Amino acid sequence: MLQTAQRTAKSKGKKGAPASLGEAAVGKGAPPHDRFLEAFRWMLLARTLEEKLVSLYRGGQITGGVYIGKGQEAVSVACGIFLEKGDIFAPLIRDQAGRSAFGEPLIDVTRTYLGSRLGPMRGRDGNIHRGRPRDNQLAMISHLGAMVSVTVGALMAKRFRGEKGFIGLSCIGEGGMQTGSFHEGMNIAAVEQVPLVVVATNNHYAYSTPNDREFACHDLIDRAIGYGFEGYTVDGTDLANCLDVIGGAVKRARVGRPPQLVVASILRLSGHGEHDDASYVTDEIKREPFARDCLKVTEHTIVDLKLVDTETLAEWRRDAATQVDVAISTAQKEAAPEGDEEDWCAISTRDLVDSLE
Ligand SMILES: Cc1ncc(C[n+]2csc(CCOP(=O)(O)OP(=O)(O)O)c2C)c(N)n1
Ligand SMILES: [Mg+2]
Repeated sequence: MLQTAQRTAKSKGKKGAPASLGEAAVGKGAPPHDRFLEAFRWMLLARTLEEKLVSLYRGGQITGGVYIGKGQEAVSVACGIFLEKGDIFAPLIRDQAGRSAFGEPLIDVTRTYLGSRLGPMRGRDGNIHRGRPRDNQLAMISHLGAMVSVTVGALMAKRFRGEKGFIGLSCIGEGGMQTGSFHEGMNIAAVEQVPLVVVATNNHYAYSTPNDREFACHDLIDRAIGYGFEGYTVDGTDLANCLDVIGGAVKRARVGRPPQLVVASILRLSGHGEHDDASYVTDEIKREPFARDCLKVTEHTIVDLKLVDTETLAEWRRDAATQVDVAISTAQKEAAPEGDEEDWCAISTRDLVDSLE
């Protein structure tokens, strides 16, 4: 029997440092989750990259929109970090941290934003709709809600091929949750009992529309039981909580439990896109606990618990900045697409899509 929607307990405080960071990087304290520091570095990389993209956009060097995930990095990184090769990831516009943690090279991002013909979308696509379907990173469809059904379809295809042990994770905003497509996707996921995790981030606005004009239910997680999902809530400003709850949902989906819905609460700390000054965001909401900046909260935790020393933190910042600079300067030197010479394959380069032969 399917469970009712559940609310989570606070982060359990797992011990141990990520092996990949090495002894030298680790200070005296124990991280509140064993992937905490690794996750922080993906968050830092995403924030550094997006701040740079914003300044390029303001300098007129990026064509099209720039949409960033400021404030959403803790939720997003937890979406990407637990996925394994063979899993399906359907990120949305605020998921740079998750994309990077799942394996998207920075150069894919900068080539797409800067219109290089060597990018995965050959410089022809609007920045955030990039993907590598062959590597299971789905290219997002703009129509909100549609990616849930696309992910369900990808999971069913794997099932038909006899693959085992895979899961899919699809991201959505609270605005996207109100579309017909979302409901259809959730319904068929539960009917087919596919190994799916849906992570919904309630950042309290859909463009300029606040929560009270988006939905009338008491709590979005209460919908989980109606869909036939197991449901969990998470504080999206608390990285350890995000890792515990989303990591737990990934594990449950992998062992065959019903589809999982996680609803995270945060505040969008940017405009909808960089063309939007977000002047409609009230001062009152900016004082809410969910309005905290997850990156700053995580940095404070690192310092308070003495997880690494300040020199290491500074080195991580420099490393992120260097990686971003290299990816940008590389893409800036590359040629733009030539319309007459293009192979107008709809998705991207032909060697990135599944071959039907
Ligand atoms: C079906 C559909 N309607 C409208 C839009 C235009 N649109 C793009 S993003 C957006 C707001 C999305 O809000 P939310 O789902 O809360 O995500 P957030 O931007 O807050 O991360 C809208 C209305 C769209 N892409 N698809
Ligand atoms: Mg929203």
